[in-house]
Amino acid sequence: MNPRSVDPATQEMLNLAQDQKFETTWDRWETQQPQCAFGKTGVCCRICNMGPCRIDKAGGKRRLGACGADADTIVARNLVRMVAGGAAAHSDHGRDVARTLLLAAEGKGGYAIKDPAKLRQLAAEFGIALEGHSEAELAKALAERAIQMFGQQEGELLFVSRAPAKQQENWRKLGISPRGIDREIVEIMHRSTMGVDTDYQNILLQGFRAALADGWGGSMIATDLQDVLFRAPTPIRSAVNLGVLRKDAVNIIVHGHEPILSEMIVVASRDPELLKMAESQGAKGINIAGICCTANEILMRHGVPVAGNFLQQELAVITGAVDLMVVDVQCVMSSLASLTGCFHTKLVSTSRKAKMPGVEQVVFEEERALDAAKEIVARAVENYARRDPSKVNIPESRSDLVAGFTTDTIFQFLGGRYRSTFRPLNDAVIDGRLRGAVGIVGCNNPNMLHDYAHLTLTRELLKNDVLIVSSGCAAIADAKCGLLRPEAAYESAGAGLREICEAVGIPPVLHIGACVDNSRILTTLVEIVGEGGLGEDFSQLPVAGSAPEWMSEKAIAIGFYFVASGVLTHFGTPHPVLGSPAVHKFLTDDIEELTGGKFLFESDPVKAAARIIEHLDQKRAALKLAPPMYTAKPTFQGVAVGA
Ligand code: XCC
Ligand code: SF4
Repeated sequence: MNPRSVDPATQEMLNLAQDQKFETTWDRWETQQPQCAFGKTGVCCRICNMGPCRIDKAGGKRRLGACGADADTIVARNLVRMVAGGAAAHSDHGRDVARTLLLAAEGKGGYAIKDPAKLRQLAAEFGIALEGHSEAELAKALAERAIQMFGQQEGELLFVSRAPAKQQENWRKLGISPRGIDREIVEIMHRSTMGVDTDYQNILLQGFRAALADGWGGSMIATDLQDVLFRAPTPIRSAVNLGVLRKDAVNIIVHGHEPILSEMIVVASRDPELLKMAESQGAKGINIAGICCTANEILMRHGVPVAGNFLQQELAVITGAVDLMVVDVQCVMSSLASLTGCFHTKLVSTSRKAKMPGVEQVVFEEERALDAAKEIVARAVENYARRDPSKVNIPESRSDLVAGFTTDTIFQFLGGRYRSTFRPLNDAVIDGRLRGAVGIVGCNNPNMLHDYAHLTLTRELLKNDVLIVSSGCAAIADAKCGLLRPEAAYESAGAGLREICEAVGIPPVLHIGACVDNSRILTTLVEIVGEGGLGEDFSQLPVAGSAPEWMSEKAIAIGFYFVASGVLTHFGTPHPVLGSPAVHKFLTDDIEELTGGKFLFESDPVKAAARIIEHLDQKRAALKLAPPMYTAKPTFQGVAVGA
């Protein structure tokens, strides 16, 4: 046992790292303790050069910043800047996908339109005339309109019109309906700079607006246009954990976020010439495995195995079996540069936005995407011969999984082959086979036991008949312990959820993709509301969201758009807001009056499950639904709780 993780492969590699004195993120995190309480609680302001200012009680009186800013203002400003960072990351990803669609329309870069049906569907939604236009013309028009949404100055983002009418109305009333993606992010930066907005509620509302521009804008564009380019995922089998690395093959890890790169690496890895080259080096093939969200992208569309989630990126290198790791943007640890230097592993960065000192860069220009991908794969193949077998330690742990659910496939599965409708899903909730559904998403964090909160929360909810949808590193955590196999319904689900999984052959945890694909949760909820019988907007549904082990600013942006969309959203550690009781109360209480959603901060995953179930049951009662058929009295860790 290693006390840092509940995942056996991670434990094994951590033991090895400790024996051989390789430093990991856990070690560095420990050297940061105790962490600065001002930073942790959000009351350190570095926004202007009169600062840094920090708020604490001096002589029983709360200090103010040099400009007079109080804790509420400072905490709110710092938090919305994190929303801006997260929304910018997701949305810039969406922008690059839209630009790639434009290239595909022009026949450049080796990209093609793999899902013409989705192209036509989206073109129609954007009001583009379909008659008499070629696929390329439609793709060009669609890409241009999508790109325009980033710089749009007035009006509302088109995808806002997907939301239930009541919700749209409410956003307008609150003044948080997003106008343009870039505009809302810039406005956060402006309002939170020295001497502008000091009303913490007004500041936070702009955070919600920018987050909506992410969830119903940048992220949704990323998801939808990736489906057009690379085709919409359908359920597919694969495997997960460090055990997917192979002793006898060239191992390439793709790490980061954008499928624009990883899709092409997958294509290149199947190139006959490169395969021949691998064979001549004595390797039995080229094995691609993913880490973080890029893993989820190519898993869903190609069944490419997943090596691990966020905290496993360094451990993958320490296996000594990775011939090349290629990274693009987001969640890539700086430490990889020096760590790969201890092994034969080549590290290659690809984005002009993300260079690493001393690390080789093969600039991945979309125009010459396939050539760049082939160049990268060739370097991996060459490097295979340099692998030192005495340094290779691949853990055996791996698990099977099924991934790749989308709004459409959930629709098809639960609606039956001939009747695509959400009726059966809604009916299952109404008759109480299902208590509700919860989206469990987000990262890992060395500040807690790796994967434990993901697994515990998931298991507690499953056995109380809650269907789980999952994305990002949370989905990878669940996959590693087998919860993404249909058989998991027998092992882990309550009787009602089990009946449904059995009837339609799905796992009790539905993998819906990468973090930008949390937009698929929004569109699924739209369909559920539209199907009828469960209220008029998201806030009436027995649903919730959770990021139990979050670390990234992106998680905050996601949490903000879920709360703005009316969903109770749990975070395993609080946002850095504890320095302002007012901001804390606004996020966990007052906001519910405004949007119907709110945050729940709870670090114990069993308690979080109990609070979430209490919430689902309240929503069921408000809709006058019968109590859950089999699990009316919820149980937690085997103990019945409540009346
Ligand atoms: Fe990054 Fe997306 Fe978080 Fe994982 S879950 S650590 S953001 S890879 Ni999105
Ligand atoms: Fe201090 Fe105000 Fe400047 Fe922040 S903006 S650093 S609180 S003076």
